[in-house]
Amino acid sequence: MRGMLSPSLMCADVLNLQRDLTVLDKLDVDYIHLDFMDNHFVPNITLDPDLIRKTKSVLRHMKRDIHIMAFEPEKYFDRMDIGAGDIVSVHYEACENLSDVLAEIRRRGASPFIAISPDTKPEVLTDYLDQIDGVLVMTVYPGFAGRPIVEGSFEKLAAVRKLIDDSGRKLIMEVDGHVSWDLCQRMRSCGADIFVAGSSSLFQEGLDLSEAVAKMSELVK
Ligand code: S6P
Ligand code: MG
Repeated sequence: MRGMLSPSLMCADVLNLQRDLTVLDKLDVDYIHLDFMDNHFVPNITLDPDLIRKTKSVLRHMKRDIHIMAFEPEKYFDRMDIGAGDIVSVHYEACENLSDVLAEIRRRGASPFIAISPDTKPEVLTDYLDQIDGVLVMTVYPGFAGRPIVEGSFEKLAAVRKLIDDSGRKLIMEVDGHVSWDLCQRMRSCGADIFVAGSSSLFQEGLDLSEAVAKMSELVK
């Protein structure tokens, strides 16, 4: 599978979200990463569920890649208008009945992914591999942009890739957290397919978004 970008909207200019969304949507970008936080599972709040719903009306090309960092993620599915074409990642650590939540995402026509935080072992995925389309591996502690990569993240990515491949399933592996200019190629060589690009790459002061996307796409292709 070719490497794909998922620029993180929480790292864009909050006063110009529609401008950045429209620019990205005209480029050859596959996904837009939409983070939702509930201030309980993680100590922060980001993109409002209604804003996540409204992105649907402006996107023509990019698909939504919704990352829910919240307990009881299913409570927000209606407000986000989750449906066909969306990737929806829910955290292993946040769901009491993960199978039911994944089934509900599937029932709505979206692609269920399991997100795992840095301290969660890849093996927890084993029981769910037949229910998901992919895994989101967090390489920073969830909650904030601009965090340093957690030690051992490359080994973790490689271990998740191996677990998936050994199962014989064709699942996507997404990497989220400090996907920088310097580290993204190493993440690619560990088997990542989707790269969440935030403040460590695309969204940096003085960078032209179109040029930055072209450069990053080339690095992870
Ligand atoms: C963090 C969130 C991420 C960030 C992304 C920011 O909890 O899930 O998607 O938006 O990690 O990128 P960076 O390059 O600032 O780490
Ligand atoms: Mg995220």
